[in-house]
Parts: sequence; C-alpha cells; structure tokens
Amino acid sequence: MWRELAPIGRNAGSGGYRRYAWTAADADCREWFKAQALSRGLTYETDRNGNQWAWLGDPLAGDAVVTGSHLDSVPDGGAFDGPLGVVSSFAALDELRRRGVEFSRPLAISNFGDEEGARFGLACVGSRLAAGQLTVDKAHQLRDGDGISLPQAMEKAGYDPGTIGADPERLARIGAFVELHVEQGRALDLSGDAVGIASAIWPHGRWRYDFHGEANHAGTTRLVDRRDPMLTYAGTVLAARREAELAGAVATFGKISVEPNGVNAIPSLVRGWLDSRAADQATLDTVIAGIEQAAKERGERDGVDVRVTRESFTPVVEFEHALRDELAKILGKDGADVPVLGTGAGHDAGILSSSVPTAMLFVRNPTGVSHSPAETAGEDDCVAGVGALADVLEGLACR
Ligand code: HGY
Ligand code: MN
Ligand code: MN
Ligand code: MN
Repeated sequence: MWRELAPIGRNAGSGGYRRYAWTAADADCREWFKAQALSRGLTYETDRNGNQWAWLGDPLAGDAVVTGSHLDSVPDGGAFDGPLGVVSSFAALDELRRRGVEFSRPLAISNFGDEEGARFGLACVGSRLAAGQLTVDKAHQLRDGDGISLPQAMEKAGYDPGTIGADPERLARIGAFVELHVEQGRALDLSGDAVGIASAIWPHGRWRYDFHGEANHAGTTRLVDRRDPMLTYAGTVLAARREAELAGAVATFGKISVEPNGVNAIPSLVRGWLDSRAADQATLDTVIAGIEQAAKERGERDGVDVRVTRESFTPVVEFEHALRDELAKILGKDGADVPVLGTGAGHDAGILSSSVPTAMLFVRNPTGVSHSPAETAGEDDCVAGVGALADVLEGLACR
C-alpha cells in the first residue's frame, strides 16, 4: 500500500509532498484510495463534498464505526501527516479479517478532502462542509493563489461543486470516528510510548495582516520619508514571538505576499498570515490581542496602516470522554498504561467532534518534526499503531 502511495505528489528535489486539493496529485491519491477500497471488496463512494468512503457493511444502517484521515499535504509536507492514518485504517481492516472477527456494526474508512488548506487557505474544508461549519457561500468565495475558486477547481477535477454542503444525515449514521495520526510533537518520544490517545486539540486560528505603506524607489527615497510596510511586518513578527513566549503559546508567520515584490521597490502592501494556538481560549485571546496592538503601534511609528482579518478559527476540542475512556480500556487491557496527550495540531476529528463522538490515536514521531520533508515515524511504531487501531475497531465494531 505505502509503496504505491509514497511517490504521489512527492517533490524529488526537496523530498516533500505537494498534494493540494483538487490537483493532479490529489486525483492520484483519490485513485489510490478507490483502488484500495475496491481491491478489498468494500463499497466505495464519494460524498457531496468530495470526501471518500470505503464501507464494510450497509452505509445506510447507522451507528457505523469510521476510521481514516486525509491524504493532502501542506507545501513540501511530510509523508506521514494524514497518509499514515489512511494506510493504517486499511491495514487494520486487513488485520481484523486475519483475526476472523465478526462485525456487529458497519465499518468505514474515510479520506477527508483538503484537510491542510494548503491551496485555498482554510483547513479541513471537506470535514467542515460536511459538519456544516463552512457555508456553501463561504466555500464558493475560497480562491487559490491563481484566483481559481474552490468550485472551479472541483469542476476541473471532475466533481460537481453544485452538491457541496452540510451532510447531517451522513454524519448521523456514524456512531464513532477514530482518527490515527502521526504525533506532531515529541510527547510520545519523551514518554517512551509507541501509541497514545488524544485528550484535546488546542484552540487555533489564522489571521491575515495587511500592512499598507507607500511604494517608492529603494535607491532614492530617504529613510525618514519612507512608509515601509516591510518594517512594520518585521516588527510584528518579532512581537508575535514575544507574545507567544510570554504566554506559553505558539505564533507563526509562515506565509507572506509582497506588492509589487521588486528588489528595488519599497513595497506598497505586505500581507502576512499568522497561525496562532494556545492551550486555552483566554491565553490565545491575550496573545492575539497583544500581537495586534504591537502591530498597530509599530504601524503608527512607520506611517503604515495595519488591518487584521481573522480568516479561520477552531475552538478547543475536548475529545468525548466516554469514547476516549473506552479506547483507554481497550488499549490498556493488559494493564498497559496508555498515555493521553493534547495537541496543537488541527484534525478532521476535531471538526467532526461537533457532530460525532470522535477520538484520536497518535503514533510516536521520534523527532516531533511535522509539516516538513523531515517528518518521520519508525516502522515498528507504525505497526504498533495498526495493531492498536485494529484493537480499537474490534472493541468498538465487533462482537
Ligand atoms: O494546521 C494544522 O494543524 C493541520 O495540520 N491542518
Ligand atoms: Mn497537517
Ligand atoms: Mn494531518
Ligand atoms: Mn491536521
């Protein structure tokens, strides 16, 4: 399985992945998913939002146990973030068949579209649409860097964008969703465990900062006469680091666009995108307010107008205790003490938790590095993750 998936969308130079929503690489990943489903005799379908499902049992019966994740990536992302969950789901089903278990509930494996939001700037588009957390209007307004809208991209990829929207009936037929994911941090490496259970997802969001200055000649404009937005942007990046350190949170300006973007031109406009996350809402609010205030004060000094737009936000997700405790009981059956850990990374399981009991399993990441070609996970740990997922699915879906 892994060998067929690994080359798709991989950049030979960096070794990272560029699997963006509704692109050729995404189409190849979808073809891979469909082939895995059909080769196992599962009922394959794509839902109104382009999410993929592979069913064992009646998709309409209800109370299904679903597992899966996503196959898309961030720019130059790693091999495991997303794919490990999807591959482990198929491998866990193979394991359950080897065990000869009898299923008492429908089981499904899912691939949620556009989880990373790398192309249109909003994470978890497929699951947000399904859960009614992204309106059709807002979805139609999403544009990529070339000005192509989400509906246009879907259409070009052969999907009818006219059907996108909330899918409450589908979600109502799910009794539990369990997502396995490579840990994006080092908690399991530090605790010495191969697998852990998620407790919560930190609240996190994305804010667009527009720094409006005055275009001018880089070589002839005196420093005192400049209204240089790049200066204000740079001061804001430093303020973001300072505010996050003070609060024990995280804040990242990872994306920037400059107009006119000429080496010898003072920019007229600098746009910076802030990703910030904290263990609780109050802390996040403090950090965001502090960064905005610092940006505006700096803007006053530089003669630069600063405008801030919140582009997306995901409130804290506390995974449902009953399901989480059931996983702990299943995985702790031989007395093993399964670690429970929080995460700053967003996931489809977090979005779906508004409509469905959801839980997450994490697999050890020996370096903690993610959203990078250097992301890795040990083979033994991946096998342990499949075994744990198979145990969980057997405990939840089999007699
Ligand atoms: O940004 C995130 O946390 C997720 O990987 N989309
Ligand atoms: Mn990710
Ligand atoms: Mn992911
Ligand atoms: Mn994620």
